[in-house]
Amino acid sequence: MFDFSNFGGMPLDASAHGAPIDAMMGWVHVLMLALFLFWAPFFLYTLYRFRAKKQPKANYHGVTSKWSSYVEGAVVVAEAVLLVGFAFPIWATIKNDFPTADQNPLTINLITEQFAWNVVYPGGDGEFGRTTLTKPIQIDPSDPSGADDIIVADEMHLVKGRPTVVEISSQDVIHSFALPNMRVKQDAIPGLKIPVWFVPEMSTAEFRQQMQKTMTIDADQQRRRQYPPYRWIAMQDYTGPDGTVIAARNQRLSTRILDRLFEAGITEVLAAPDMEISCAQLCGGGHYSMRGTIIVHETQAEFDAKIQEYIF
Ligand SMILES: [Cu+2]
Repeated sequence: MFDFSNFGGMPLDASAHGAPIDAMMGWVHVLMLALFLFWAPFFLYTLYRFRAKKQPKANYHGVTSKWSSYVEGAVVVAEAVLLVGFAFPIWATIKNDFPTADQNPLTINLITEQFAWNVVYPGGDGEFGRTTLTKPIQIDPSDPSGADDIIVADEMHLVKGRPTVVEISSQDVIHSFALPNMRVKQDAIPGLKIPVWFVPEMSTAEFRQQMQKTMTIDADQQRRRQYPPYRWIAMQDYTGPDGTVIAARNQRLSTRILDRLFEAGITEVLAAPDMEISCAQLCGGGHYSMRGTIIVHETQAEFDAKIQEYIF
């Protein structure tokens, strides 16, 4: 089968179920293209062929051959194959076959609010405690199972190859948890807790390696402030003329760092984006700012060390 994952500008696929979803979308596009290439010229031909000037009187019998019915039948069969052969099995897997306890899934609570992603880890006991209704949310101190819970804002840490279950809920309005690189999208609805699962198969380091490119730092300071890649990550160290490091490898290129690099005469940087969590529902005035990052760690040990940093 063709590899559709890099087809038509799809985001880089980093998850286990990404390839079949992309394959299905690819085949839908192929079928639509085939229909378009046939129907569009045929439509134009009929407009010309049966124009009123040439055919002043309607033909009340119409087409008598059967071939148009065969073509319609073939289209129905192709659509049925896409639906039954591709869409149903993928949907059944994603919605029903949640990882079992032996697969040791990483379970995360995700509580959305205007305009942030609150990522809650259950800590050592594996149990989530209650959270408060404050903004931003906090762990409710009256619930002992929450004592070791950890809340990370706008950053979701995962482990490569480890199945992940995210329980999604919302504190206020409807948001939508979208991970383009994981081919995951699910609305967060107040009053409901909706689980999604996926397996990240590409680490952040591998992702950055594949996505890195040389970027020019704009000479116009105003434009630098709106620089689209200001969240990008430096792929190597950049030092000023006096030898001080302005941007270290794996550091996020903030506007301030871009300013300092430009002042030091560095106008090109090798940088890469991170996998993004975006809100796919227009959820209010600050909707545009509701962006988070997924960091996929290479090993469980690396993940554990990172999570330790969030424990006070
Ligand atoms: Cu939102």
